[in-house]
Amino acid sequence: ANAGSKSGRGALIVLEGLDRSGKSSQCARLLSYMEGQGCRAEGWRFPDRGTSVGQMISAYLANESQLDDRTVHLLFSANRWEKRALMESKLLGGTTRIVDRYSYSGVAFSAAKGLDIEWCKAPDVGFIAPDLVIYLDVQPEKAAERGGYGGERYEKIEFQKRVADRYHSLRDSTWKIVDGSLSMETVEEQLRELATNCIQESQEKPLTNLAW
Ligand code: DGP
Ligand code: NA
Ligand code: NA
Repeated sequence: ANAGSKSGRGALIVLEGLDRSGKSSQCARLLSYMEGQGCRAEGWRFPDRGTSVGQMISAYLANESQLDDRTVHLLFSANRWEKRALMESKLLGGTTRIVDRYSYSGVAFSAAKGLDIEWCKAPDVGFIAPDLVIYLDVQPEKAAERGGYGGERYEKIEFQKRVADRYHSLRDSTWKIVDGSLSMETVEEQLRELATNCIQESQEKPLTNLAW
């Protein structure tokens, strides 16, 4: 899987999907597979709740604080900006990054509240464009059945339906839609193949910026 990776850059692989779509488990599985293949890969997730901006986001999601919708939108974006330079140096240094949520979450969740979609995209212009976006497609009703939601702010079925609509309007040629209602093993197998191909194809391509 890693032939030639000593000289090539790493790939930016993003997983997106509704809450309880299985992203986090699949990210972990994919990462350990990649490591087992001798591929230099790291997992990452947004929001990164460990920074001070991330702590504000975390308190908001837990309904411990109230914030204006646009303010929250900009905090999520700022939380990604905090990591952009590190992400670029990792990728250029040959490390693949498998990222649980990215700018697409940023736009889909905020636009689902009724904010203008173009306004929502603007603060994320200039992030590194992913080489591959894997969307784990799960019906909102099915996702809700999976052990229920944890009680965070957005974990409500009607809201998740609107998020799914916004996600679908963001699809581009880097997106692959995977049926997240299939078994864990089947989904895992599909992700391995998509990621392996992506890593090989990305090695010699320059990094580009997200421009929606
Ligand atoms: P997670 O830690 O992946 O469960 O994400 C927490 C919640 O925050 C989840 O409901 C998705 C939502 N979310 C993730 N990224 C963003 C973002 O950039 N903007 C907004 N508004 N919501 C986001
Ligand atoms: Na969540
Ligand atoms: Na998650």
